[in-house]
Amino acid sequence: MFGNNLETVVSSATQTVTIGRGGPVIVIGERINPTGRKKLMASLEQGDLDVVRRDALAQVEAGAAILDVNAGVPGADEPELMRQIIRAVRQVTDVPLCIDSPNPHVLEAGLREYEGKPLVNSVNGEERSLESILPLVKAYGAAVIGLAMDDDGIPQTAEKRLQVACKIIDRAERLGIPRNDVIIDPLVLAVCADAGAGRTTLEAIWRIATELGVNITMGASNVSHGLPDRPVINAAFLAMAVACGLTCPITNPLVSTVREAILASDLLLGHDEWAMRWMAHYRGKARS
Ligand code: THG
Repeated sequence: MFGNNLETVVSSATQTVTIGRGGPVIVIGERINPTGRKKLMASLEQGDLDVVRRDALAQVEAGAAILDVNAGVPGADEPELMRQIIRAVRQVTDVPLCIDSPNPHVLEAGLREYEGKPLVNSVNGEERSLESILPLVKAYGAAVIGLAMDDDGIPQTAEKRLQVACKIIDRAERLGIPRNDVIIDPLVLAVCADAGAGRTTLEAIWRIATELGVNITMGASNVSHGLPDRPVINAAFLAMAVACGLTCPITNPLVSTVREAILASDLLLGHDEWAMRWMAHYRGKARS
């Protein structure tokens, strides 16, 4: 289905994860992010990292191969909090991390603390972002997520999102960051606000995957914002997006509907030989 597929390799001190269309979907666990999570926000405000450790372990046990870490607590010393979160996660698991912040100082604090080759989340097509984030990515030898938006916001059409993706990849390459270390996020808007939002993202995924060959991530849950039964919508969207070329969604693997849609997608696309992972998941459920 796909032509020249690029692979992105990320690592921790002891583990290497390869992201690409020749292998299974790589789940980036989203839960270590205080935005919208009151309990985590409250514990981080008090310097309590137990919730972080629990969330890390639970997500890895549920199939996350990479963990997103975000220290967005208003008023906090975010660079210091990012270091603490990275250390806390490292105490319980050694999966590679995706360091998530719009602030280059927070990203740099995370990059200095991290051992291995992480993902940086994220750069976008705005001049200010390209100039501040890409040199950091290069200096620390990281891989980076590029959001398909620029100074004019999120483009309405898949064609324009593809163009922004091209621009980010081009600017990365000029700094010596190989194109396979750029993962594009085509961005997802709510279908209840715009009926064409899901289709636009799927078309952007397909075009970026087939024309550029790079890996693709997205935060799937935005698509169902404002609607009931969100996991069902998110699961259907994820399965369609994987068929279009999504390789490493940022999502919550603790939601079984979502996790199962991803396992089923791998099975149906030939990335689960002998249904080994599907059967292991099924046996785990039958036991509990
Ligand atoms: N693309 C990229 N990075 C991202 C996103 C993206 N990082 C942040 C976000 N989007 C994905 N991460 C999260 C983390 C936590 C939650 C949702 C997305 C979360 N949501 C609440 C819940 O599930 O209970 C609900 C919050 C709400 O709906 O207001 O905890 O798109 N590159």
